[in-house]
Amino acid sequence: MKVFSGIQPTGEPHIGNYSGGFRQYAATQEQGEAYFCIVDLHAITVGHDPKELYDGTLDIGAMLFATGLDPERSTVFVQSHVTAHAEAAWLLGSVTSFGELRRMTQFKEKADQQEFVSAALFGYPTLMAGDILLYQTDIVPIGDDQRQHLELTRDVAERFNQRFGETFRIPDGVYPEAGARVMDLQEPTKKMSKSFGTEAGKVLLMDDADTIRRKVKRAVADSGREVRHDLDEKPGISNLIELMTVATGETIQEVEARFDGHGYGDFKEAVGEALVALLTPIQERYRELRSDPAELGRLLAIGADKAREASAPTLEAMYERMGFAQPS
Ligand code: AQP
Repeated sequence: MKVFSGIQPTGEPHIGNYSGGFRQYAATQEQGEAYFCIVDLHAITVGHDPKELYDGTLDIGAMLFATGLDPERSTVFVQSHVTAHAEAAWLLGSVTSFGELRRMTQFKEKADQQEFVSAALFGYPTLMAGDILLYQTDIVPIGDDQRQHLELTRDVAERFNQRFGETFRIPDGVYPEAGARVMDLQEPTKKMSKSFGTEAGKVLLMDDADTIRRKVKRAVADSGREVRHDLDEKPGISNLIELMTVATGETIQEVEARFDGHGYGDFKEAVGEALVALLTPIQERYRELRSDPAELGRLLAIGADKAREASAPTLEAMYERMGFAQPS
């Protein structure tokens, strides 16, 4: 079983990224040959600051190991260190239609936020398709916001296979049962996001304990008193219930049963404490890893070597089947 997922080294990671990303990576690495990529080429699809990109790459590297990736077991690497990704994106661009890319919700949402809409933002999904397909991936652990991009990846892979012969395995997305779409604490009908919403709406993985408690306490609740999961009637409380499942590993039903008869105040306090308990040891490991950039660089260089070797045969097959003359 081959596993692949990517995470952008931009902005400060939040509990949504943990739920749909980091925690799933640590769990799926047990299932087979796993590749986790810091997708720095994706980070330049919207205006970026070079120093922030540089620092963010090391920050995310440290966070991947701090949240449980084992460098012996998983291949953790930086996308731009493996040039096959940029090459595969260009080749796959020829089997991806303008109409498909134009329909991508994330493109429309992000384009609305930019004064300068780059061609790179438009082509983002072909880069992501290449990331995944280069490794003959079986499963892709992601959050719900990436569902549409994964569907496009499957369509592009099928089209390439039909046109040029069987080349890619068709990957499946893996989404968490609860917490696949963590919502903004202040606007619980919108996804928690690095680029949208206010600071108060997201729990950052590096927030200190008091900040976490305060943000959860001030999270928008719903009318009524019952701690019950109901996305239509109670989006705010449902979101907090899902955050509790992320922090403790309980099911939604177990959380509901535990807080049966309790008010929102008690419940919010408990969610805050559970998140503090989850994040405090992660933050300690993160600080330790981040204070040693040379060691981090060494681990990422080992990952890049392994990723280059693993992706090379697929890239070679793509060139060959598409008719590019190869040096003999
Ligand atoms: N709110 C979320 N709930 C669950 N999973 C989420 N992910 C992102 N937001 C949520 C998942 O996190 C992983 C890494 O995503 P990414 O590299 O696409 O992260 P990003 O785009 O930098 O972070 P955001 O917050 O999603 O930023 P915006 O909204 O600015 O693009 C992925 O598995 C993703 O599904």
